[in-house]
Amino acid sequence: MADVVQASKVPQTKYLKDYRKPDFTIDTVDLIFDLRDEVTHVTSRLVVRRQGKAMAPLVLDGSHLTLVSIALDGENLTEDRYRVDEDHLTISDVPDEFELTIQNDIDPANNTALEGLYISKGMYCTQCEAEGFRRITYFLDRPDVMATYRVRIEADQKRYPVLLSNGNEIERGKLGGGRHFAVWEDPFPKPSYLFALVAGDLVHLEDHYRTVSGKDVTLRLFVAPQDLDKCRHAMDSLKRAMKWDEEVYGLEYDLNVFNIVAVSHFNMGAMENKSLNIFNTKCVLANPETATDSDFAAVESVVAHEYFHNWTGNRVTCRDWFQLSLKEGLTVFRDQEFSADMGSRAVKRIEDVRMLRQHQFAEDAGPMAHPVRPDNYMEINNFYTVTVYEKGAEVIRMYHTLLGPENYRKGIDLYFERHDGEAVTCDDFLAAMQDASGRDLGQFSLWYSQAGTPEVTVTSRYDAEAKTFELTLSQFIPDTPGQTGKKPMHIPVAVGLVGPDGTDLPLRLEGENAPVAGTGTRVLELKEASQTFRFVDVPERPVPSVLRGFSAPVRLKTDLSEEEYLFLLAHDNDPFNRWEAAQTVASNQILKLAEDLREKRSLTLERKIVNAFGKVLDNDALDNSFKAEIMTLPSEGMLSQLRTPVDVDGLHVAREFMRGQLAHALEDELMTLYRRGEDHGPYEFSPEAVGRRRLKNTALGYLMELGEDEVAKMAVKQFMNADNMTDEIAALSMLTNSDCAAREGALQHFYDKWKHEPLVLDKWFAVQAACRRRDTLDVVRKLTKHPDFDLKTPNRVRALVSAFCAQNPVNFHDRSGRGYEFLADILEQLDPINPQISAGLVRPLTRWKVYDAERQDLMRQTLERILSFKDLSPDVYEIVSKSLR
Ligand code: B3K
Ligand code: ZN
Repeated sequence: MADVVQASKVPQTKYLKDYRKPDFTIDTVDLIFDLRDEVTHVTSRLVVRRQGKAMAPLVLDGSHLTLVSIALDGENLTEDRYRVDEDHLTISDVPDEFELTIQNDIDPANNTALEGLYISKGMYCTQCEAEGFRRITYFLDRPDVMATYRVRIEADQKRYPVLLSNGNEIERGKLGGGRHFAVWEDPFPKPSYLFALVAGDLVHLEDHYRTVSGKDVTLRLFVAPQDLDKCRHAMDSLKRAMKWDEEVYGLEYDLNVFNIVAVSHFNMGAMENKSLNIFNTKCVLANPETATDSDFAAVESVVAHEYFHNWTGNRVTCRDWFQLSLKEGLTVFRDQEFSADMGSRAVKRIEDVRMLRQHQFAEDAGPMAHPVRPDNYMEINNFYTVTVYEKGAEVIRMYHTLLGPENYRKGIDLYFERHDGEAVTCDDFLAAMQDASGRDLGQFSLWYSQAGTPEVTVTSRYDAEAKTFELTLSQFIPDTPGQTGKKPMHIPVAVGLVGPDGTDLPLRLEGENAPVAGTGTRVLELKEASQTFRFVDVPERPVPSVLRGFSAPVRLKTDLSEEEYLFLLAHDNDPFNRWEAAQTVASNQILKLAEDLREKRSLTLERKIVNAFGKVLDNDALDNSFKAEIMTLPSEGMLSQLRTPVDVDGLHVAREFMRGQLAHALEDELMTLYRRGEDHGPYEFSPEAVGRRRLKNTALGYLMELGEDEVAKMAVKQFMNADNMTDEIAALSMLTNSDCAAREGALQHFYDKWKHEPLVLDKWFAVQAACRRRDTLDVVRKLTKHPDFDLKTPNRVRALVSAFCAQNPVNFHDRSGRGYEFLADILEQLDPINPQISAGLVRPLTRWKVYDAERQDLMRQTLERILSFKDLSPDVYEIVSKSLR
């Protein structure tokens, strides 16, 4: 079927090895935007300078543009002097330095791809990363062309009182006909992807931050008038992020204004445009009534992430898009550490690793697997992946682990000293780390180029007579599309040896004079295919605690017994590995239960496992969030990575069975925990309060498994009385998943209460789409006809379609294939509207090879159907065609 896409239309693959410095660069950009209802007129004046081959023509990028005129050094060019096609404007015969003035028209009102300049709820806004600027005007739209910008915006004053762009506002005034203008100037050279413009009727929250050197920065958060009551948390998060970056990285903000604008139609979370961050409302608006604790945490981390980009991304940017992780991996690591410092470090690490494993490990094992620094792509928007971001962050974390905090910081300082104001590569970053620390990072660089999740196997041997304990670590890197026969990597493996009394033993490797001082954890550096580390003076057989803190993004296989895992669950000093032990025990149980089901054996949950979980609940030394993490069994998505073919239904039933058994056995404890979590004062977003709500709702979720009216009543009561969205939506979700009589009424009540709050209404869609009941697909199909459903609003599409296709495996993968058919039906309508969102949605189909033969057939047929859509976008084409290979 692949030949349906006409050869001429097959998107071209771009290769890292083909990178060339551009023949021209642009030093200054002067833009005028004349915003009119029917059309936007753009005038661009560029100062262009040749830096490469003499005689080379100037080739500018541009798409979806209507060219009006071109003038070179003030002289209008006639049509024979240039060539325009769908994607380029080519001018031959240009001097070495010149001024180019281009006029072109664009149509923001009909831009549903939400890339370039578009309209979101009556307000103009932009999204230029990665290649959206070319939808605004002709340009060298690549990150290694850095220019200073001056931007004039003209618009109707009543409807667009607020006019914003990057940098400082230097002029503002009235024009005839009820119009006005503003001029903005950004002194810092930047690539075009960081350009931004906003025009709308917005209100703002203002605050100030005094930087470490005493500079006053005005902070403004612009929102629609009805959202002004949801800004405080983002503003406070921003100030905390600014302070943290000064303290931890020595980085200070470099302008006197920092603006954030919230828009409701946005393809992703947020965008770090220089001094004018644009945010999806979902990632910036929060108050206790409308946002959950997880939303509060997400706002805090995204606000910080975008702010941190000011240095890691904007001041030092990427040479080309293959280097995306240079800014994204580093900035994710920074935001992870920031959040860890603001809340509970252990819980943050668990959440990050859970997300990495569920999504990145799956990507790394599938047809779209690519290295942290991809070496080819068709559509760059498809490479804003969990591999580039989250695995990229793990790579930065490994530098931190291997070099230690001091050398890591020296490396960062050297990186900025060398590259401030430049567009650079991942190799430049590595070189700074290497030079600052004196460590050889040659082998480490494989983390950038080799795809696939390394598998590390650990075996151990205790010699009671010699009092030695050996750990043998071996590594294996699986093949991935286009990459076979990989080299061993440089893997930091943090280990501790837990003695029989539960405390860490001193660690002394053979050949060392004394144990290394400090904690009972040390980092072993695995560099060979297999290596043995021998510890001496080990008085008794310990239980090894390996890969503490998840010190490397690998799949770990150990020879530990269930008893040893239960021992670690009870005693490990490393909270991550304590949680990990619980996850391992639970995974093994669920796999075993699923097998019992297949073999038609009766199901039982072993007593010792119930007891181990019970002990965790009883342990007053553990904090509530951590207990809730332990009680959260591995998701079906996680479990489905452990065996092929995936036993979709078996895993679902087995996991539910285990939850039910735990609920029965621990009913009293769970009830006590629920009651204890109930009384509280006004909402607070503090680690303690979040932990209390979290454990309370986890307990109620288990109790709901009992199917008792009493418990359903408790959920209804919580739902009706909640003064915060965390408790309200948790209860609604439980009721939605149940068969209790109050279910329909609760859904209706919630809708009536929140129909005017789009972000809350998204939750109403998502809760129904993620429902485990077997009628969910019918409900979801019906919801696509609901007056509040809209394919042009990415948040709404994600709330309904992603929640169903990506978070509801048992229903999406229904053996009838109706789930797959539903997704294809949606994509047929959505792809012409918004290719980026479509490409995101199609991903659950790509891993068809891990399912049973019938599902494989159905999924493959669905992929082929999608490939046959007329005018399929390059975005979806790339993912679908690669997954069919
Ligand atoms: N840099 C943007 C992502 C742009 C995505 C373009 N498809 C947000 C971020 O990572 O901070
Ligand atoms: Zn980012």
